[in-house]
Amino acid sequence: QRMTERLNAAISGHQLALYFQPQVDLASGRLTGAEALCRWYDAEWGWVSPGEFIPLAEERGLIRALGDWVLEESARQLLAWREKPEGGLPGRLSINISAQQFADPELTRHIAQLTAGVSPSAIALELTESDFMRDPDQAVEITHTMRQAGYALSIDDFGTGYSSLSYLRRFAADALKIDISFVREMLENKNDRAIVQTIIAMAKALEMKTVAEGVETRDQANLLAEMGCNEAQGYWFGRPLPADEFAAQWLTT
Ligand code: G
Ligand code: G
Ligand code: MN
Ligand code: NA
Repeated sequence: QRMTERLNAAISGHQLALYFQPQVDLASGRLTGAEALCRWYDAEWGWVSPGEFIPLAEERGLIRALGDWVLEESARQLLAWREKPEGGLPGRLSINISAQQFADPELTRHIAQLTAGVSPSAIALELTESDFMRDPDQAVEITHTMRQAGYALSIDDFGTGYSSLSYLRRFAADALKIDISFVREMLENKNDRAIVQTIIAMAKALEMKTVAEGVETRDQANLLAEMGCNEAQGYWFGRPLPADEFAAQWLTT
């Protein structure tokens, strides 16, 4: 209860922070974009994990306000980076969208309003596979609206959400993000490796790209590249960083 109140205050007082994690092309090592990740520092509790406060925000009806802030802050940051002499973020900024935001039939227009001044071509929206499957027919409709508006669409935590192949085709997503749970032990575990290979093959057949999550070692990165995975994200390449540190490390020429 007290946590709900403090989170509510943090959202309205804009005391949240947005961190940025690099995404790289596995073949060239080049930056292809970044994922925006929400962080909350509470004066009393210190850093609260998003694994804790995102579900809380979802339960307590705070996720829309939080999601709106994330979209506005993302846009503000993209525009600020564009002013730098080095230029802006290459590729796209990936922004996580929760199921409750996704339930809004006006979501695409809402996103456009909150990110005014930023081209949709600079943004990728991430939705988890299980959120897609909650109401797949509605998801098909919304994802088409998003694509038509120029946003890219990624299916997050892929492999954990039981989507059927027929829906996967109809979602018209641009990318599958291979869930960290399959990447973690892919070198040691033959089954996990087979799942990763299958996801990559499936994505190719459906003309989507693959982004591996949670890549922590050089060996994982090499194997993923060999397997034909397109992009990766993880501590091996870079941790999520505050905007200024991200820019200092990744947006220099
Ligand atoms: O950053 P970290 O891996 O600790 O995030 C934990 C979870 O919180 C992940 O599932 C991530 O997708 C989610 N998350 C992080 N930032 C946001 C956000 O801005 N919006 C939503 N809906 N989820 C987020
Ligand atoms: O669910 P989603 O993919 O949006 O969440 C991404 C989360 O994964 C973020 O909270 C981020 O902090 C975390 N993360 C990013 N890279 C790594 C990594 O290499 N290892 C681990 N364990 N977590 C990571
Ligand atoms: Mn994500
Ligand atoms: Na994920």
